[in-house]
Amino acid sequence: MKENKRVAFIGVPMDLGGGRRGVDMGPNAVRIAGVKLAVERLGHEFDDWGNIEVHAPERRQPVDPQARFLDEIAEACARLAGDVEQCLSDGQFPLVVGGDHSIAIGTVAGIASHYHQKQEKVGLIWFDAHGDVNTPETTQSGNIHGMPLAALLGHGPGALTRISRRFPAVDVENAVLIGVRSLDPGEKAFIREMGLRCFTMKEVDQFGIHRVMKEALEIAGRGTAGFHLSFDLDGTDPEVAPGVGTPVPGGISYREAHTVLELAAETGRLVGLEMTEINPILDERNRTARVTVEFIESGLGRRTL
Ligand SMILES: [Mn+2]
Repeated sequence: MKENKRVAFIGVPMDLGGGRRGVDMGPNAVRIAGVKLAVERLGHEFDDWGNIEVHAPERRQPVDPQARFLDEIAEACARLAGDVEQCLSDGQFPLVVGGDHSIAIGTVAGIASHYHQKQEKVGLIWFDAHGDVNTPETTQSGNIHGMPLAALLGHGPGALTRISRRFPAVDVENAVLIGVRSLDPGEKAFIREMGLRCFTMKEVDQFGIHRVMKEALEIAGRGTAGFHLSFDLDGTDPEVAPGVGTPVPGGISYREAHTVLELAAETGRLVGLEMTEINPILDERNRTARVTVEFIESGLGRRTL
């Protein structure tokens, strides 16, 4: 049985959360790679909401070296949260494309607010090479794209943790990391102390992606209205997606990544999908945006048979 969605494409040209320029072109690269046609071919409606307004780093100065561009990122994320909430109350499915991974603070805040109003909560699957659980206290770079998961679990500056009407936006027992192979010392401590389930590449190799996803879906699904999948393209191997800001070798394969998205889609409980860190400047002829469109298709229910 196939469920037809009204997909709302929200572009977030966010380039303030990372250290290297270029990810602000991600949303348009994905449009150019044919996302509209691909989504429509699956029988869904495609509604392009355009891009969220984000300040360009050239015209701003970071105030706090431990949380660079905090005010600007918080402002854009609040705007994004509002749009995501609006699209959910209109009965649409948010497909958010970035932009650096700090945008997830806005996306998940919007989803959490929407369900909180109905006295429900949501789960979160975080696909990433990194942990993204730094705070201004533990960060080595001051880049906020290394902090969004911590913020959504209630840790970090109030400007980021309080965008959602629910605090924390997501409970740690409903959050899970997949694909991790690079953690800062502070992040290792955070994951241990919080009891956050983290499937590193070692576990993906050991158990296989199918079993990892089965457990991840259980965690994200337990007692929730559904779950959001926040997909950082750097979670896949750089051979699959070379155009990302912070590539780390030894990642999830092309086929494994499709399995993650296919299994998420099969549950019928995916409430939002987000693709981040697509960097056309570092890419090879828009290859990373094209593979992003393929992953989106799997996440929206594409099947071989
Ligand atoms: Mn990330």
